[in-house]
Amino acid sequence: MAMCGRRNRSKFILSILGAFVLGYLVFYRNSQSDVAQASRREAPVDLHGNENVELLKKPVYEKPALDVNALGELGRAVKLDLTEEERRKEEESIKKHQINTYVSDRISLHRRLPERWNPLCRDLKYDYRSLPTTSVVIAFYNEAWSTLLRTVHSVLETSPDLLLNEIILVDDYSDRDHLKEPLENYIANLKKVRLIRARKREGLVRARLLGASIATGDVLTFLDCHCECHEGWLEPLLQRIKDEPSAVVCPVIDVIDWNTFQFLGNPGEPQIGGFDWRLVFTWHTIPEHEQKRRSSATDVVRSPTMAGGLFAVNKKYFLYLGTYDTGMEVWGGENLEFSFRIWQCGGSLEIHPCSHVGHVFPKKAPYSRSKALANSVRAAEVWMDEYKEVYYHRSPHARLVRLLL
Ligand code: UD2
Ligand code: MN
Repeated sequence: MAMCGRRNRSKFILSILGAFVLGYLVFYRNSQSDVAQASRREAPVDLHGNENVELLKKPVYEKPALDVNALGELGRAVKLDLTEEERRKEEESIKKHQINTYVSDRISLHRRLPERWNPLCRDLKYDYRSLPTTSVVIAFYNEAWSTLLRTVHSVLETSPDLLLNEIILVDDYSDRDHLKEPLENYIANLKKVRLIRARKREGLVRARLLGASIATGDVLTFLDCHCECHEGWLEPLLQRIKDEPSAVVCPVIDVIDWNTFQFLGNPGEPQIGGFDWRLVFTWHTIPEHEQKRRSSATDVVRSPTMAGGLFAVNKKYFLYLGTYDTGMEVWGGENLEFSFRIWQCGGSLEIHPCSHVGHVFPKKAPYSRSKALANSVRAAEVWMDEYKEVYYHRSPHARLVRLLL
């Protein structure tokens, strides 16, 4: 059993307590040495020897010069005037990916997003030299070329070089040609991008863990493969984890329209995650008690659950938690399982209002998600004690699936 991993009620209660103590000792000792290591990084200084924040913030790559008239630039919706033949191709692209990749392919891989964070976020100051480093892990399965590579460029162009160790792309046994040699050749020209491939379809949980296993950063930052990062998205996540190593921190997930690629982010208060008794993830407004706890609009918001795709976690804390349930297949359930795990293992799950990342929600599921129910059953069995009965009551099918596990 890995630290705060799968529980088995009272039988293991003592060993869990022991694991907690040991885990915390190892974890806290290591997190201290992380900070010390990070602070040894040299600070870029200007000609007068003063710390130069602009240099510290410098991304891995600068975005090319802005062309305001380019399609979809600054997150604008794309509406094309198409011939019948072109319209047919567009429809085909939607059928294939459940995302309008005909439109996506026409938008720059380097486009900028409009400024959509709370203006107070701009005033937050970071001590770049002491922030932990991160590895961004992106698992993908049969993703379209432009959505995947816009994600990669977006990370490279919005993350400080000083803080980003690498992007790890994990191919979860895709079978599309563009993800073979063409992808390898393309990323060979990019700094800090690594690609590994699963030898069989692992599903998003084990694919992410493959990536995590080779990550060199202090913090693991997971993203889906069709994202675009807003300016300044990374620093708040890393700062919060530096301040509270057992916090798992999510950015605000802004919607990118699957059809027009309009970026629909807004600077208002984020929503938090919940779930219904069928163990379906739900969004909620921030409750009053949580609003009262916060002293500023730039403070993190605690959230019972996460949507699942986008979050940062201290690598050592992730290991202490026992990572994910590796028995989960393909898609679904792992987000609630991991959320329950965090809270029940003494951590906290939070959303940082100053970290915004856009995500393309597809028109409908682009691949079979038939394992989602079995994954939810695993989450209920491990973490919900007697409340699992409420779940089985609301989801009678799940009881049958339970028998097959
Ligand atoms: C949401 C999450 C997603 C995951 C899922 C529940 C967000 C924005 N997205 O669904 O991350 O937590 O809920 O499971 O919160 N993938 C693989 N192998 C697979 C299946 C998927 O590598 O067998 C990749 C996929 O290419 C993508 C990521 O895993 O990069 C998440 O999959 P998705 O985008 O289809 O899930 P989504 O956003 O509908
Ligand atoms: Mn997704």
